[in-house]
Amino acid sequence: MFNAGAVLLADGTTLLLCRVEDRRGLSHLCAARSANGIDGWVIDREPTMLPDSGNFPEETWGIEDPRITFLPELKKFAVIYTAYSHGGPGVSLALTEDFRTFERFGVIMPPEDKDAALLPYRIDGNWILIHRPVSTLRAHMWLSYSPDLKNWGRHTLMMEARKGAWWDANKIGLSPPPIETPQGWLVIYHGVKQSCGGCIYRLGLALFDLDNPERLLKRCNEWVFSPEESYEQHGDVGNVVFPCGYTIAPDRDTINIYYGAADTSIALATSNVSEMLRWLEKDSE
Ligand code: BMA
Repeated sequence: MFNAGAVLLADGTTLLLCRVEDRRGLSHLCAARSANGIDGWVIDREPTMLPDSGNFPEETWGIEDPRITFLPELKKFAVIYTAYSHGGPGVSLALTEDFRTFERFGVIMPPEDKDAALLPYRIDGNWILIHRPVSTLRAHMWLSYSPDLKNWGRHTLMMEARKGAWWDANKIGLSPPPIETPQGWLVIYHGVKQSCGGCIYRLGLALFDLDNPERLLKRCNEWVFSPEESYEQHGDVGNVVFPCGYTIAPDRDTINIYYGAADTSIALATSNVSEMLRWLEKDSE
């Protein structure tokens, strides 16, 4: 179990929508609920969301890495996930009210694309999706717009991977959905350092304009979170920390970040939104 989306339900329950990779290697999603977000997890006895390759052939090789956003306009949760098709991984959308039944919209970004999440409300009439298409050798974060969650366009480069020796050179992607703060959209993103020793997935911070998320306000220079514990360095894919979700306490500051550790387990890190913003202030270009 790894790479879980997360949400705080109205009654205070933390729900994780976990990626479960079965022994064939194919993934499905399974919900786990906890009253305090730390322990006492109650895991659905049956898979919560299975690939439906009969109706959605793009899910043939499984569904992975959900990111959840509550959409107040629709009073529904949007689950954006990777659908692993014969043509490669693409981005799919489903809506749910209860994490028991899901209304699928199918593929909204064709392969190769992943690391996607929706902003919670329309800006100037459009829904906005952040995603990560792959072009030759390099992968950057993009934004796309839609009037109805079905038709997507106005594809715009949002933030580029750096080059050379940087920790976030060549390949970056959104990690959990952006965090709305008075200063802007706080984005936790991953950078993948590729070396002879393999890849290291680390996390960094960036801030985008609330009214125009195409506008980058700040970007950290240093990474803020990196594999260091043994369960982060060793597993199916070592040296990976990969958050897909968080919950924020009623104080709007204390944040629980749920992340996949080494593609093997789910771990929890806590922080404060204010502390991350302070760090960005100090460390940005
Ligand atoms: C990324 C995603 C994640 C995975 C990570 C490390 O590309 O596919 O699902 O956790 O690689 O293997």
